[in-house]
Amino acid sequence: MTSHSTRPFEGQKPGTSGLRKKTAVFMQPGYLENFVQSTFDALGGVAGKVLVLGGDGRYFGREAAQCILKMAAANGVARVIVGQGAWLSTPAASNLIRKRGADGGLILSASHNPGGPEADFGVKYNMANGGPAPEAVTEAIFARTREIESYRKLDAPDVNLDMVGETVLGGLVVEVVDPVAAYADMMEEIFDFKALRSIFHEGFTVRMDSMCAITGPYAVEIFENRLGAVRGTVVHEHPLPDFGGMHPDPNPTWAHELMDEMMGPGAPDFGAASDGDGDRNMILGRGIYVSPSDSLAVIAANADLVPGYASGLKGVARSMPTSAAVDRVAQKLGLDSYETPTGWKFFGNLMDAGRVSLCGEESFGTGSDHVREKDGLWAVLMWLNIIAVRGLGVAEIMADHWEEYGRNYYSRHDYEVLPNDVANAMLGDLRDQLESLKGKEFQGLVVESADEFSYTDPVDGSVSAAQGFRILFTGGSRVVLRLSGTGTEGATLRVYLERYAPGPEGLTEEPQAALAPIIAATEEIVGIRARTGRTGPDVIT
Ligand code: VG1
Ligand code: CO
Repeated sequence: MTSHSTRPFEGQKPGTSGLRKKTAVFMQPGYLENFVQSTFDALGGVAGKVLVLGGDGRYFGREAAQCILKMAAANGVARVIVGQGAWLSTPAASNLIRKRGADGGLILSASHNPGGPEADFGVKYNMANGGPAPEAVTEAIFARTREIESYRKLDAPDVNLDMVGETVLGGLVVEVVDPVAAYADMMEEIFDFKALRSIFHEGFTVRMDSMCAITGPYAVEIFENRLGAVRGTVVHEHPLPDFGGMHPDPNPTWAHELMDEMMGPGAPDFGAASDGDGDRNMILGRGIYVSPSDSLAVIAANADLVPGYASGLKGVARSMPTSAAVDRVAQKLGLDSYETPTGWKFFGNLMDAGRVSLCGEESFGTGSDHVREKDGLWAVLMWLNIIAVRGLGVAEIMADHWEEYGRNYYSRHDYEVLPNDVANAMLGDLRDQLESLKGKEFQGLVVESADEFSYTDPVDGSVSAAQGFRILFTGGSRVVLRLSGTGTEGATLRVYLERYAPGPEGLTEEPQAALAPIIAATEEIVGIRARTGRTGPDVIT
C-alpha cells in the first residue's frame, strides 16, 4: 500500500521562503506528507525526475528526509541526490541542482529561525534553475494543500544517509553525496585562492561564527583546510539539531558573542557569521560593523577585483527595502539596477535572463548568479578577496566607499510577535491615509510620496502587489514598513529606515542618531509604539 488517505491541514501557505511552522506542527502525522505531495502534484507529478534533498541539520531534518525519500519513491522519482547526514546548505543545494542538471530540490530548513522541538522547521521547493519556486508555483502548491485527499509513500525501512554511495528504494536511486565538496570546488573557481592563502599565511586573522548551524563543515573545509587559516578560525562549527540553543541569525543582536569579540581589545582583522541554512552573512571588521546594504554596495563597486567577475557585472538588483547605496554604485559604473520585492525568488528571472549578476537584501543576504540563492560564505569570500587585492582593512574600505559615494544611513527595526489584529489594523490605517500624506510635514520632514509597492517582473510580466509601504521624504530619506512572511508566531512588523548623507561632512554619525528624525516622523504617522504598547523594537539591525 503506497496510497494513504488524508485530509487538508489549514495554513500550508509558503511565505517569503518556503513553509515555516513550529516543529511540533510539522511533526503531526500527515502534515509533512500533505505538503510534499501537494508540491509534487502542483509540479504536475515527479515521475522520472531527479531531485536534490538536504537541509541545515536542524531537529526533525533526518526524519523529514527519510519521509520525503519514501514519498519520492512512491511517486516514481528516478533519483534523489541527498547530502550525507541529510545535510546541505541552501546555496550548496542550489549549486547541486544546477551542476547535476536536476529537476528541482527540497530544502529542509527554517533558515534563521531557531531549531529544536520547541522551535521552528521548514520546507522549501527549488526549481531546475536552483532558485526558490516563484509565486505562481507556491500558490499552486497552497491551492493543492487545500484539496488534497491522499499522498503516496512507500512502506520501507529507512535508508542509510550516513554513508556516501548509492542505494535503491523501490524504483528510486538514492545517491548520498559529500555535502561540502562540490560547493568548495565552486568557490575555488570563483575566487583567487592563491591570494587568499597568502594573506592567511602572512597572519591575517578571521573569526567565522557558524552559530552551530550548517556552514560549519563548509567553512572549516574552505578556510582552514583549503586556505590554511589557523585551526579555530571557525567557531561553533558543528551543526547541532537545536543550534546549541543559539538563534542562528547573523545580526548584531543574535551574533553577540562575535560582536563583542570584534568590538573588543585584540579583535581579529575580520569577522563573519552565517545563518541556519548558510545563505545569510554578517560582515565585521576590527571595531566596525558593515550594514548589509553597504556590504552589497562595496561588493558591487569592487567585484571586478575577483576572478569570477573580472569582466564586470551584468547588472545589480536589490530588494525594495534595501538601501539605495548599491544604486549609486550602479549609476557610476553604468550598470542596470533593479528593485524587487523582499525574498530571493524575485531575483531568479533577472539572473536567468542575464540582466544581473549581483543581488542583495538588507536582511544579510548577498549573492550572485553562480547559484540562484543568496550565499553567506560566498559573500565572506568576496570581502576577503577584495581585502587581499586592495590591501586595506574593512574600516578603511568603508571610509573610502562613503567618501566616494556618500553614505546611506540605514537601520531596520523589528517588532516581533505582535497580535495579528493589531498589526493588520495599524497597516490598514496606514494604507487608508497614504494618499493624504503627500506634502505634509512630520518632525521637519516633508513627505514627497507615499505608496504601496507593487512589482511587475520585467522578464515574465507577472505582478506581485502589496509588497510593503514606502514613505519618501524630500531630501532622499525614506521609511518602509511591511509584515514579515517568515515568522511562525503572531505578526512581525519590519520598519526600514534610510537617510542619505552626500558627504564629505557627516559621514561618521551613529546610525540610530542619524536616523532619529525619521524614526520620530514614523511614530507620528503610524503610531507603532502608541498602538502596540511597545516601548521600542525587539531587534535593531
Ligand atoms: C526575511 C527577510 C528577507 C529574506 C527572507 C528569507 O523575510 O526579510 O529579506 O529573503 O527572510 O531569508 P521576512 O518576510 O520575514 O521579512 V532566510 O535566510 O530566512 O531564507
Ligand atoms: Co537563510
